[in-house]
Amino acid sequence: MDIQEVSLHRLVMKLKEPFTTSFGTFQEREFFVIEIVDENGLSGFGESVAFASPWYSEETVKTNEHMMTDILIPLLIKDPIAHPQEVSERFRSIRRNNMAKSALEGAVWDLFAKRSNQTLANALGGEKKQIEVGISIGIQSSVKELLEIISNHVDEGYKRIKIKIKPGWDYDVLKEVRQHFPNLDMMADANSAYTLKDIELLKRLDELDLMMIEQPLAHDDIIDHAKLQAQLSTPICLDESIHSLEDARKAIELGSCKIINIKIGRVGGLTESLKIHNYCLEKGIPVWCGGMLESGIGRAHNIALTSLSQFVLPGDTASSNRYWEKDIIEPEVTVKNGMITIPDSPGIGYEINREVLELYRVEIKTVTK
Ligand code: OSB
Ligand code: MG
Repeated sequence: MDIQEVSLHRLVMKLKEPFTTSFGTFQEREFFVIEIVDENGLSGFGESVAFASPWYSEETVKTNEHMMTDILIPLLIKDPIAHPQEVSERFRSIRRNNMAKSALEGAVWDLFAKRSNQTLANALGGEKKQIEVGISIGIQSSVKELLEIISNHVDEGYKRIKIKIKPGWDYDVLKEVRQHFPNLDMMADANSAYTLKDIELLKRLDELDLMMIEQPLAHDDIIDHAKLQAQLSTPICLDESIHSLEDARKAIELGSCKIINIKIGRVGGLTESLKIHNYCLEKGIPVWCGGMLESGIGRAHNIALTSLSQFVLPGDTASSNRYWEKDIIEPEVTVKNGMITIPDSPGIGYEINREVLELYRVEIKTVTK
């Protein structure tokens, strides 16, 4: 693969509904679609998942742009690439900036799969034909609204419901949800909103039969999470704290979590995601695929990754129409009875809808070899 051209399409897509987490509210999604073109004129697509503000992690749309254009793209196009696994090797000397690395690596994986006429899922070694999905529900202004939203998504067939929590919107809210839905597969995501000072409250969550509690403590912590896990029967799932296979190994060794949320962007790409997946398979740690309010391109990468066997828990990759009036892929991602069928055309398996992409595009930058 000799990459001739890399384009960064900067898009702004308005969310159908604002999405509120413990750290802030998203009204829209600004991100890059990465398009790489090889010597035969074939394109591969990736998506950068950093947000406009550094709330979830330190990366932003602008730091991604700088890292990609000034540092990573020159390394990527310098020499031909035989296999996408070489990309993370090539980026190894650059510290962190995982979402910028992952956006480019994702485009290379798509292109590689297309060139070898296989689905991205196959190229990754995935065997599932269908995947189970759940849905993540933001903080609402009343419990009544939350219950209505949950009820609609349960009717749509989603396999588990994730409820965002923060201090003041936690135990009482979850308890009401549990009373209304006694058999619901439900979990909570705190996005780092608590500390060990809240341990009494966190221990009470054990009453509610949650599948797990996601990232209750600091975004950069694995020590306090281990102390907390020792006192909770509810499994802790780590999201923000895990950036690599090494992070996963240390968290598992310490007992900081019993489940891992793999986000391709957060860990620096599909190659590192595979390594974490394989390690968790060996250790018997369940994994699932998290979401970053992606457009269809990022969603397609998540779907392909979830085809691997240790993704034993439903992920956050909900249908396109849960987020967007119109997605940038054809067909859009649809969920039936809580399942997504893995597409069978080569690469990410969805076509890019150029017309819609251009509608959302606010800027394009192209680097040529
Ligand atoms: O913590 O998983 C998270 C959205 C934005 C930032 C962080 C998170 C989330 C979600 C929604 O939970 C995931 C999605 O629906 O794409
Ligand atoms: Mg999370």
